[in-house]
Amino acid sequence: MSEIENKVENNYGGEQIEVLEGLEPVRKRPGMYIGSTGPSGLHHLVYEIVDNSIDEALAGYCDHIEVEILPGNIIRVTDNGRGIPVGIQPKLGIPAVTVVFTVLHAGGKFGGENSGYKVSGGLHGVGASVVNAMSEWLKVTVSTDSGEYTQTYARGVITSDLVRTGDAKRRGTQVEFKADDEMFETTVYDYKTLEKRMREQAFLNAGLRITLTDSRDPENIISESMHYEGGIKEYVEYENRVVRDLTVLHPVIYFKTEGENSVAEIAMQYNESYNSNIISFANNIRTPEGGTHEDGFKQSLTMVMNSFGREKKYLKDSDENLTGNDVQEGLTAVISVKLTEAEFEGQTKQKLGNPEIRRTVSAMISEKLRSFLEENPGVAKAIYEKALSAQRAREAAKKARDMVRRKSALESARMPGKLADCSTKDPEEAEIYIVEGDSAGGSAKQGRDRRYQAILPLWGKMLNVEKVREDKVIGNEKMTPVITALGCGIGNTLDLDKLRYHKVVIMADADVDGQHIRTLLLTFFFRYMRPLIENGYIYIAMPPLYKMTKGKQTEYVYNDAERDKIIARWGTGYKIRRYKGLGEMSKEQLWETTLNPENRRMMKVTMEDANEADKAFTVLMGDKVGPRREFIEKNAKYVRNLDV
Ligand code: TSJ
Repeated sequence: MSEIENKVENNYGGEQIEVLEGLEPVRKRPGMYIGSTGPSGLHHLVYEIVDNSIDEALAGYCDHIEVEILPGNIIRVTDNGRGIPVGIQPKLGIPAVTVVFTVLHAGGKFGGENSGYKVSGGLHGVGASVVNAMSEWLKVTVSTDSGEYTQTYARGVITSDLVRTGDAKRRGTQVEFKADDEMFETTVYDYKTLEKRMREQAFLNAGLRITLTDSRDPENIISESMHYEGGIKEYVEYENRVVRDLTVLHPVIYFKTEGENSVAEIAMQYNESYNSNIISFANNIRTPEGGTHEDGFKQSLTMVMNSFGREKKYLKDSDENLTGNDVQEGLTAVISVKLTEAEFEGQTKQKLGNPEIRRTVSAMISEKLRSFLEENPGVAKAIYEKALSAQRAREAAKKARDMVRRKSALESARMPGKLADCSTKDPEEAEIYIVEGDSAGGSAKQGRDRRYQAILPLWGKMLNVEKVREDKVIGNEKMTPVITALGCGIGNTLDLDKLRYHKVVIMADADVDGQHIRTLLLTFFFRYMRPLIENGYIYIAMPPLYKMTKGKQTEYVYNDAERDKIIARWGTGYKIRRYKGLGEMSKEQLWETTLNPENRRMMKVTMEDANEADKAFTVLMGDKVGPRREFIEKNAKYVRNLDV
């Protein structure tokens, strides 16, 4: 960092090119700074800018943020805060706002030091220079009592000095930018993706209003204002009732505690479903892999439920203790902690590591949940009924599992009849494709490289995992072959050392039916074989939509935008073929497009994807048809929206 700053310091004064050099690393290695150059990286640009306005709101100076997607996929973010300071920064001798946009701050969110986010009074402007570097152009307007000021940039280079353009009509900061299509695979924003993030931030910052507007189509302008005085309490309510349309068992329970260097908040509510939905955040950043805050919560929840339950005789002397799973069944909870030095761990930095916060959250739950249950016996009764029924189901499931195990021991783990296994026995090089449909399964069996690729076609009626518990799932004809073929068992007794393939590839068409099957399988893995996802063994095959040929050139194309790019490049005289489904491809085509490691595209499934699928599934399989149809339409794209 100091090297870059020195460069700016030593060379500024007409030689803007040196400032550009300061941002060059971003354009050279964008992945380091925004994660990827796919759709997820593109949307990150917006988050980086909006985060700065949220910091201003956290500092107490701003209560409204407007985010607009303008025609041409231009983004405009406006807040009513104090305005980025325009005074000359003594160290560099240039306006502070110029520093914000042209000096690369150390690290960046993806890797390196300082990747955490500091609560209030922290690192303002982090990320703004990265967005600037990745934008074809960017314009900032600052409005303060001293007037309105504007500066423009192109790909990180200053194109006009900061000038006073007049008196200010309002107070605040506005940033407009156009993502550079030389840098991104696509520069088209997805409204739903931005909506999800903005809503989440509105929930996490109670009282803040975020308005999101999409005016790309002048005939159809969409605008939503998100403002929740109830904060994460309303978040839990929204997850249960709006997203998943579930019946809840009691009003939302909410606790908050403020420590010396931290704040912890939790909102929780049980519903009638069998799933647990715990969403956690540290400094407003999602922690999909949990961490100390989540562990502290789970640990104390189980302890309180057992000790209070024994005391009040909800649990009889002869009853076993409730497990974590028992007390988390049907639970929706949002945990939000804020701490001065958040440490993110794990491969993808999605897990909170700070040890002290475990005790903070755990102590809060031990004290406050106990007295809540004491004071609300009606709610306590409903929660214990739920947990006790989960306990009974778990005991039944264990019996069923033991039975399956005994049976498979007798049959010496016979593989399913439909499995076309590979010859290698080394899990590290072995792959299994789980294929929906017999015709695609047939071509895949013929087209594969049988040395290391196994094919398992699925057949039979899809089961509804939402309405049945583990005891029923295990015996299901559709899932049994998957469990048997993978060889590692399921649930608590899963043994990764026994997993027979280190690439488990879900292969289904790009249409709504395929989407349905992907959702089902992901949900199944999420609920019963979670370590497979956590260890990165689950993949989704991405079959192409089109094959394009011109003369001797052939291109497999995965979406309409790519197709249009190639048409623009090739002009006329090309041939295009649309694949309706995997079943339509010959064995050679299937090998070339979807099986051959040289050409194929696969998406590695993350915990976040699987969690999404799990939620989609709840709605997909629920009783109510209305929201289900809407949800399918809303989410039909989510797998395709992810980066490959
Ligand atoms: F960083 C950025 F450029 F991306 C950006 C910053 C984008 C947007 C849309 C807003 C902001 C921003 C920054 N909004 N509000 C602020 N506030 C400050 O930078 C600020 C203002 C005053 C003082 C002060 O101490 O007086 C301190 C700061 C950090």
